[in-house]
Amino acid sequence: PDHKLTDDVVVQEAKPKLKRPPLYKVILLNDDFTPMDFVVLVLKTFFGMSEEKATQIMLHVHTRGIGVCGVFSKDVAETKVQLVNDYARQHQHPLLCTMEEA
Ligand code: NFA
Repeated sequence: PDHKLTDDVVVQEAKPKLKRPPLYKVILLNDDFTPMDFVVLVLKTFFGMSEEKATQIMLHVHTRGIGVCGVFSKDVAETKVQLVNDYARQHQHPLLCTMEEA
């Protein structure tokens, strides 16, 4: 018996690749020397936190060793890291700010 092969045509449609850009966590590290008041000032100044929120985050970093200040686009995160580290150095404090992909 004759086998008829059917003409299965597969159309591979191009996927609209709309990956949203990655976000970055801006992170503060604990140290033994930076005054608590200075860390609170940094969180209020550069992250727009209230005194209460800033104190809460500072104490989290102080007790846990690390904490998230916020999540931002790459550009904004890089700028905040630079501004915080520059500000800490200007005041002779070893406070360290860094970032990682969220
Ligand atoms: N550990 C610092 C102190 O006891 C306070 C601190 C908190 C430093 C959060 C850095 C980050 N003075």
